[in-house]
Amino acid sequence: GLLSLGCFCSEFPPDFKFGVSTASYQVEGAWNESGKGENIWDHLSHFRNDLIFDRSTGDVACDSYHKTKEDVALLKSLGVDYYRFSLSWSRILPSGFANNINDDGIRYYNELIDELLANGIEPFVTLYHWDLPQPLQEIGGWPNPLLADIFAEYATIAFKSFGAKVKHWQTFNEPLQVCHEGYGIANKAPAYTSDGVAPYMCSTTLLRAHGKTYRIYQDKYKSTQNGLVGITLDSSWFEAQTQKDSDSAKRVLRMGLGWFANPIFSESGDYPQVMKEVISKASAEEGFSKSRLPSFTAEEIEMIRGSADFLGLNHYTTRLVTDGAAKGISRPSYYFDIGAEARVDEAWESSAASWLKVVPWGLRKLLNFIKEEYGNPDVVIAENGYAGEYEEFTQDCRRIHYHNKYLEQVLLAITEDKCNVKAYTAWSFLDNFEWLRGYSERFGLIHIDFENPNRTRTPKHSSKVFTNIIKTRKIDWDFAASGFDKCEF
Ligand code: GBH
Repeated sequence: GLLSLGCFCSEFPPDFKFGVSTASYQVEGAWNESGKGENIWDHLSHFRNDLIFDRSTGDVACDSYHKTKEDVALLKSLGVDYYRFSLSWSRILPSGFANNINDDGIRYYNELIDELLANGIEPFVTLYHWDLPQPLQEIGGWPNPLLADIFAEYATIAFKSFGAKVKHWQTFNEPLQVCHEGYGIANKAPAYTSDGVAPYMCSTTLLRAHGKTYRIYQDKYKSTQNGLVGITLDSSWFEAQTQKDSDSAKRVLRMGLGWFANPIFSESGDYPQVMKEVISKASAEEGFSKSRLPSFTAEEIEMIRGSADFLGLNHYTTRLVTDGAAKGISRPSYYFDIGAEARVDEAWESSAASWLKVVPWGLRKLLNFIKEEYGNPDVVIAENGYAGEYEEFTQDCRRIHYHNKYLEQVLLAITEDKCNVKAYTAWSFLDNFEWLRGYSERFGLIHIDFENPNRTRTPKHSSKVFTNIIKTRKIDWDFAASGFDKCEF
């Protein structure tokens, strides 16, 4: 009808931004060069190499530390508005503490930032993407409450050193994985198995660290540097298997995304009510004298509440939820606490990563959940992407299909549902070190030859499609016709 004439529903709004992402340990290499200290991923890959699927390390990775100009030239040809990358804490502060600043770390990131800006690309900087300095692990890592202040000092050095040029900061990438996978189920460094215990101590420190850092920026740097500070949380969409599972699906979201989002983005602050209740009940049953979930003071709740200018969201996939923890599940554990099971639908399209099923509609539902639950905050999709096999080269039609389908849902969430989604970031810019999967799974828009000492970069077909989407501001449904013979749909 006439009324719909004004709707540009198939186009991304004029102020919507596109970018690509990496993380320091996954791409930089140069693990012990020019004064860099050891971090927990250096340590795990050297001393617990058996945990890594292909026995690889990030010692060289994409060698991005030595390829600043080459990488920025590629970013420029992609046409992205911004580049999301993370700082290696140990490259800047080799001991983790602010007692000793490594000048080369400051130099390296200044050169990268300057090169980006000279090419019209905005730096979008994550302070912590999983590479904790090893000396800080040796005093206990994130479960140690002292790390909140130690992190805030590191963040302050980053604001001082780069804040004149960086206008978008994220404190943490995926705290849920830092705490649960790192300290609970040994699926990330430091690979501890204190399920249901250490992860809640970790989250408490990390939220304090985040809140302090946000307040330091507001008090000391905002007036002169005028940037935005957020945090990046990860969540799958959790769909109820049947009507009677819908409370459980909500609970999984509230105890996953909400574990970190509720303290920061909800009206009332603090850990979600349901989380406090179920963990306190389970802890008592297990004979603990108090809840395994530590509590915040009233001042801490206030400090953390509202401590973000935007919500970074990493989203890849969806799960079906059924009520009740799996029979025989060990206790204490995060999944016992949640009291639900999450599984995949065998009909969903798979990828090279066993966990990553292609379920585009889940993203729109998740964006709507965020809108309802947290008052429609500004959302930056900070990661979304598709895993290909090690053998994959440049004909990556499944990845193209994935980005098109997920972007279609983003567009619907913006135009139909009025979700405040401001930007979309593809994971990843480059094929890179995929944590415990080593180099066996490729997420890049740019292919890397890991057998070649030059780490030769070759743009995949998906990179051309992404460039086209950025240019036209429309999803590129015609990609299959553009000289592409290996795609079958
Ligand atoms: C992100 O994490 C990271 O930020 C990034 O560094 C990484 O390279 C990228 O994604 C690709 O993996 O088996 O169902 O329990 C991904 C977050 C969360 C992935 C939990 C796998 C296990 C899902 N992840 N997850 S399941």
